[in-house]
Amino acid sequence: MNETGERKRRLFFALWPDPEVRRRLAEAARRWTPHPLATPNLHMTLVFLGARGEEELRCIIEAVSGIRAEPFDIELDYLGHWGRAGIQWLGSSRIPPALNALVGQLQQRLQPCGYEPEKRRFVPHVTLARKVRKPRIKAGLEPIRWSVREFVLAESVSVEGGVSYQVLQRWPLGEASL
Ligand code: 2AM
Repeated sequence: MNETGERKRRLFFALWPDPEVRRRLAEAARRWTPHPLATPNLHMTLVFLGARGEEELRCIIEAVSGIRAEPFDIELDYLGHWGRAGIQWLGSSRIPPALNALVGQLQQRLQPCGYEPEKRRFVPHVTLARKVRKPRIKAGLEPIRWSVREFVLAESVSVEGGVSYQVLQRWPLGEASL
């Protein structure tokens, strides 16, 4: 809630794995990390929006509904780790240009809704686990092939013992997403 009593939702745009890709991500998470994230929570964040009210949510949905972006395939074949937060992640040694183009469009179109693009470069990744203190970095893993045909707006909801992510809306790639 904010000072006017409005409920704010913690929002982000993401790629949402289909069941087979999710199964393989969960397998990788179990293989490479001691305490993997819950399987239903595995995803790739495109843009993190943070806490937003209903008015902003309307703006966000309208802003991205005009996006025209190409479908693409991505191969996840790289295990990375980021320091302080101990994030163990899965990424790709070859980032599809269409993925960068999608993120660029999102960042641009969301600015009138109060979104400020992050200064740091976008590194596409699926977080497998957090607070991992023994980093593992490996290139050339057997790739997990992911055919990306849509992007989603998701909400992070606090639940007992952690968070749960709920998909609010989906937009197809490669056709008019109105
Ligand atoms: P992650 O993909 O690196 O784990 C929902 O919380 C999603 O938004 C998570 O996937 C998380 O990143 C991302 N996220 C959470 N807080 C963030 C922040 N302050 N900046 C950027 N991304 C964030």
